[in-house]
Amino acid sequence: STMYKAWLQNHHVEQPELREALARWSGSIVASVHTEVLDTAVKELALGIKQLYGEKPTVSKVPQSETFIYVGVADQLDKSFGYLDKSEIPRVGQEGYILKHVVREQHSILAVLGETDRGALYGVFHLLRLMNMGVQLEHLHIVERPRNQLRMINQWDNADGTIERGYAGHSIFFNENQIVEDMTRIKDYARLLASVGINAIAINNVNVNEVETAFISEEQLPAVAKLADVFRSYGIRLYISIHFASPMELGGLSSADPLLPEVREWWKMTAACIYDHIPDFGGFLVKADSEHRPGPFAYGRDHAEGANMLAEALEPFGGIVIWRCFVYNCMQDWRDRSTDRARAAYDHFKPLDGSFHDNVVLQVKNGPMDFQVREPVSPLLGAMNQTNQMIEFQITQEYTGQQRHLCYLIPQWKEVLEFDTHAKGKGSYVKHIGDGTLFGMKISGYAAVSNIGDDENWTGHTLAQANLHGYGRLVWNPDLTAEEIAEEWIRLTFGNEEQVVRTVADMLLASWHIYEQYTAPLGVGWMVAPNHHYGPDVDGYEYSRWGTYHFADREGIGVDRTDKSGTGYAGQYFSPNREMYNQLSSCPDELLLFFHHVPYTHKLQSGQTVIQHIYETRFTGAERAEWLIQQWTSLEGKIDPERYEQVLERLQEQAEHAKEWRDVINTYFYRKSGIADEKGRTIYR
Ligand code: BDP
Repeated sequence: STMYKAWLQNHHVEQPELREALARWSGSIVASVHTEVLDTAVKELALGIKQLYGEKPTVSKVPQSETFIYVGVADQLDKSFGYLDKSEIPRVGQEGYILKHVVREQHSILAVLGETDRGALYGVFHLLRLMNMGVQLEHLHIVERPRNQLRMINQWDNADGTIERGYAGHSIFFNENQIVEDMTRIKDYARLLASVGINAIAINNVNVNEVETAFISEEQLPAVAKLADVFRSYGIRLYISIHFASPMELGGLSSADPLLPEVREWWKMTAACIYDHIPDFGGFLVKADSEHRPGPFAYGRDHAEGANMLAEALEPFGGIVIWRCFVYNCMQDWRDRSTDRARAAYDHFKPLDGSFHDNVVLQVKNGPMDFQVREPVSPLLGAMNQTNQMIEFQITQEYTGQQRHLCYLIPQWKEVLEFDTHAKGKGSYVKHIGDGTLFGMKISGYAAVSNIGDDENWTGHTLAQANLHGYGRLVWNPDLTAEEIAEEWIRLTFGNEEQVVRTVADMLLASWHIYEQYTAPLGVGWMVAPNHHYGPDVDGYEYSRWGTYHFADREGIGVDRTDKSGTGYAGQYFSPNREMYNQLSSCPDELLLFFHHVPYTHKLQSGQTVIQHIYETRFTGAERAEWLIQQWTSLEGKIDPERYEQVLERLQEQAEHAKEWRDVINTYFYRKSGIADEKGRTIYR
């Protein structure tokens, strides 16, 4: 179905001019070398061309016509035909490629060349995008390479088939505590991921239960290896989330102390066994000493000691340890400055800078709390100049509408990447931590929690497919704009009709802001129903131990995180960010309540009071949710009924729910503050 194909639609090309321009090349593909990944590339290209133009191209080892598409590794084209000499081939690295129209003697060749087969695969997907978007291929000359090393997806799938924070059905990987046998859907997922450059995947939830713990056992590894095979053919390496206490749970040892020789030995044996089954295994993803997960603390050891033990076991095989920094005390209560949850990651990890092995990389969530609609950038990013770091985003919309609301997240992530940490002076952007260049890191990159399940459209809300696509494209090249990425997704997904492209782009690009407008205001976050996190509940977490507060009383609201009178969290930033956040006058409005406790009558930089801002944005947000419906319905007849109806239904639900948010939030603050809306609108619930 159209829903299922997501952005790999390859809509049939109707326009005669476009057909003609491509007809020249589309009849024949030449591929002189075979590797598993190159074969995938050729298959994808042949399939794409068939869908676009209606005819399957021939595939051969040597040219059979004067025009053809050549897919391969650069060296080979040179050797086989002498068409390109080496000097013409820029070095594109392990994953880059060249797309080039070459005219030699009687031949006119469209060359897709990688230095490696993976590069060629990415090149093929790029070429197909150009064909889909009707780009002229004559004189084509594109040289591309990904900016970031690890471009990873984290599945939060459980072996029983449920998905932690999943909003699109069941797992496509697991069912009833087994790895699925039919890999068709997993292969289709691998295609989607590879088409936007994803090269790594952790297949199971970071909260590892008993069954998943055994994925690294001799008995389970053959089945896991089958998953690895599918992903390998698309250039994606497989990782596993592990249980820190596996030596006890699986190995029958009486301890998991990372300094005990028998524990270290157990991990070494286990690693060797994994690599017997999966020779290119990526490594371990670890959530330890966080939210009741076991970790090194139980033995009085620190995170570095825990991570390094695993790193040593994987090191001989080229594997890595991805150690998550989402560590805080979830059993605390607000007692003193030090219990501010926002401080936790930095407080735990910063002192360990320099003590991790070089095949360990710390995975840091983009913000200090937990994927809220608006958070400052985590101050840990850039704070460790001798430790590998990567950045974690959440594609699944846990706190951003759970794929029932439209919330295009690329603009949010763009802001994170463009944030200047000042870690090494002006110009120390987060994107240069991601690509490892700021401190010359050996391992770096991005991970994001997937938003897919076994729903026909993968993502619950069909428009949420754009977040998965956009994540891949953004971490391939962080300099792409949100507008460019959105437009590409729309063209690939819905075709090139300009009205559709413009309208859907407007909707996507406005949606994050709209969602922010009717939910928790000014960076304070939370205000959601506990546990499932859907829908408004202003005090839901206010009196719980999870460490998320807004401190609203009759006078004012916000968390004082300043150095002078608050938790000192602001002091974790480098200057001048520290001062910017510390001072009320320079703290950006959208983060005001994250850093300051202010009276409702406090005037924002916008000139509005806090209380009026709360009312105003709630009213506007709910109206803008209606506007989304109007935009979408203006496209009736231009989008296939199946997807049209599905999206419409979600947008209607969103608009209703936005009113609920508006009313719950407005009423709460009206009753707390006793201050009426300046414009006299009715506030009720
Ligand atoms: C939070 C989720 C929780 C995850 C946790 C994590 O609510 O389900 O286990 O993050 O990242 O966002 O480990």
